[in-house]
Amino acid sequence: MSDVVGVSRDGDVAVVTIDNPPVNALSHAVRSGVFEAMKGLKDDDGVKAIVLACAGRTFSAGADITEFGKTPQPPSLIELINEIEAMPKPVVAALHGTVLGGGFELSLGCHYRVASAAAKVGLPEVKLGLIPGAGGTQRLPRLIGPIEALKVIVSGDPVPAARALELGALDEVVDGDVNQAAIALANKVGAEGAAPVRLSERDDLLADVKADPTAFNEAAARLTARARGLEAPHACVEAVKFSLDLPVAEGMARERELFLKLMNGDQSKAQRHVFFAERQAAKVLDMPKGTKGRPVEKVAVIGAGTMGGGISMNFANAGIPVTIIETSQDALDRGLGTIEKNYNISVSRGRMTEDDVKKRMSLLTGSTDMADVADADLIIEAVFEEMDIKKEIFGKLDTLAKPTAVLATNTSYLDVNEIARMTSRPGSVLGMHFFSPANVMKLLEIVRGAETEPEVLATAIEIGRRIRKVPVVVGVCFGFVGNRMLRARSLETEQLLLEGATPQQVDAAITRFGFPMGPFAMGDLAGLDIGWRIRKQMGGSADGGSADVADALCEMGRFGQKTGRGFYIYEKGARGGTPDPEVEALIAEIAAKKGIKRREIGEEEIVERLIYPMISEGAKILEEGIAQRPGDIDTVWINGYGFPVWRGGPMFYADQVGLKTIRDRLNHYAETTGKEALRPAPLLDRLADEGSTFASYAKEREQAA
Ligand code: T1G
Repeated sequence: MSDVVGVSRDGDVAVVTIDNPPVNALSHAVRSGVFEAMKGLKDDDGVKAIVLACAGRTFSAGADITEFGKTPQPPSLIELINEIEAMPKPVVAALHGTVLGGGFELSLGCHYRVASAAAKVGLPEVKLGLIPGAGGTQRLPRLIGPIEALKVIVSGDPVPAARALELGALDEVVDGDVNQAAIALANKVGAEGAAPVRLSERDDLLADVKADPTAFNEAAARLTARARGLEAPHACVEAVKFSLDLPVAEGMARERELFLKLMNGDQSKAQRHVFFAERQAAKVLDMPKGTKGRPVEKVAVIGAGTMGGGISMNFANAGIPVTIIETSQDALDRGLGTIEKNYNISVSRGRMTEDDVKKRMSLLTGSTDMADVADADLIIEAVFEEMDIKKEIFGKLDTLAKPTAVLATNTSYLDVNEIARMTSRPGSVLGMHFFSPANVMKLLEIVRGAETEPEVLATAIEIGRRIRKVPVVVGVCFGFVGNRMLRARSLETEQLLLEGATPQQVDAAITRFGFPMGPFAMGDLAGLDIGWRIRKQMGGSADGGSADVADALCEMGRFGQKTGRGFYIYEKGARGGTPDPEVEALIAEIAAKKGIKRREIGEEEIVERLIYPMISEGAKILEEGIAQRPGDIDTVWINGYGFPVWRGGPMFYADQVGLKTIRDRLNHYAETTGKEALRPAPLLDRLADEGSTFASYAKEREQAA
């Protein structure tokens, strides 16, 4: 047949096997191979039934995303699926692994579906800013009902085989060899000579919702409530409604139209960029090919505070035993108590069972003796952000940890090289910077020290993926990538207040841009006293930027939500803060003292003055080699700071706006505010002059590596 599709026989059952590693993406070669195979088998009287299977670790995980945007080559996935559905003899899909997107749609064109118990099925297109584009929005409602189909399509989340069987999406779930089970079912239905079950011809499960769409509409509203700026979730609802309102052929045609509109739209281009950027970010350009990490079977965490507790939960969640070290039994009990409380909250939300909690808590061992790190393969220090404390701890760890242990610091901005030099093994030291809440936020900045060995770096990347984080390798500088760019933004937030904007205007502009929260609401949430202490430690704000308003609020004991007042007032039990005229008066007073003439500041200027300096800082980070690629920076900001995924991250967004525009606006603000710090980075200036983009800069860097 072809080098990616084979046909074999088992009696009078033909088995068509796709073999296109790593995930059997439905490339043109796969589509044409299966199409030709089906055509050949259609008229083969010796074949009573057909099994469609995949080799490797998973049945097809979908269309080949790398083909999007290129000239489509026939047969399209829709044509292939329609060909299979129209086959005069039964086709049984043998499903294993992660059967996603077009892969699941392919199976819906088959007449039966058999899955292994560990398999998951799903339609994650919404996470790429798309809708299922090969009949999924029309066939799945006909298989499991419109409301259940809506949940699968709008959430984009995988459905375990057992649940899929309950929903009616599968005919069988087996513990053994799924291909053999599929062949057995194919023999059975082939022998019965029953007419193949074609989903596009079934309407029975649509009738109730057609008669009364109330429950469907309520489900749609609930599922899209948190779409916040995303187009695809609403498009998914629209497409599933086609199955209720239109004959199937028309529904399919409208689905195709809507899919193409989204695929060519900015949001999906951004979300597809993020999909690949997140996977590239874990690849180290100068790491020798094939470098493997050291095995990590046991972890130790130093510190059971907010970060240490959250970090420990990640490993317990992945089934890895953790020893948590604290200085006192009291602190240890508090830390373990907080962990158990967090797990119990997940139980109350139905995300975990009591049994899960018991299993995970049994993996956590507390100790007040640092010598108990002796058998840990990875030790993560998560204590106060005080360099002296960290240096003392690493000096001790060096004498207690086993020779092959990897020593990581969770510092969020301190010099990892300085810490590494406290040990006799700087090659085994790096940063693993988690983001609070550490058991929730996906981002893990892996801070590569000057002497960190490739094997040690690989260890951190591998364990980062194992605990389901999105690892990004970054270099050593103040604040690494995320916090360094956050500081560039923070320097402008207060400046805008002094020049005339209110906290609520700035926050509204940033949330309308797509962030879940604005900088002032975020400061009140995290606690204004944290930055205040760092500034006092460092004798004023680190970069000569103004923090007078935040400092004044802290002097008044207004630390934010924890004290009921910060930039906003937090009434007992209220969900958000309310603007405080006292704060606006304080801002005006400070501005007057500084001789700043206040003025109306529009939303566009607020967005430009907060986002563009971040982009410029990102360009400096690239030039200094602190980040390997612009996509790595996008990955940091989307997974660590809530940058809207449908804008692709700061550097992708910069290419959409145009680097010349950004360069010119930064020069404009540098002139109008008199702040030279706002001048564009040299790389940004150069790319703007060349009419180039960060994307083409990234390609150059990849080719040069
Ligand atoms: N197309 C092309 N490449 C893909 C791919 C895909 N669909 N899925 C994965 N890869 C690459 C990935 O870039 C990486 O490459 C390698 O495979 C391993 O992936 C018509 C239009 C399946 C759960 O959205 O969720 O069908 O870095 O590192 O952690 O309606 O990959 O090795 O060079 O993620 O084990 C819908 C996307 C597509 C599924 C496996 N399908 N993939 O996770 O490995 S749109 C999806 C995943 C569609 C139809 C529509 C995950 C995975 P490299 P990995 P993993």
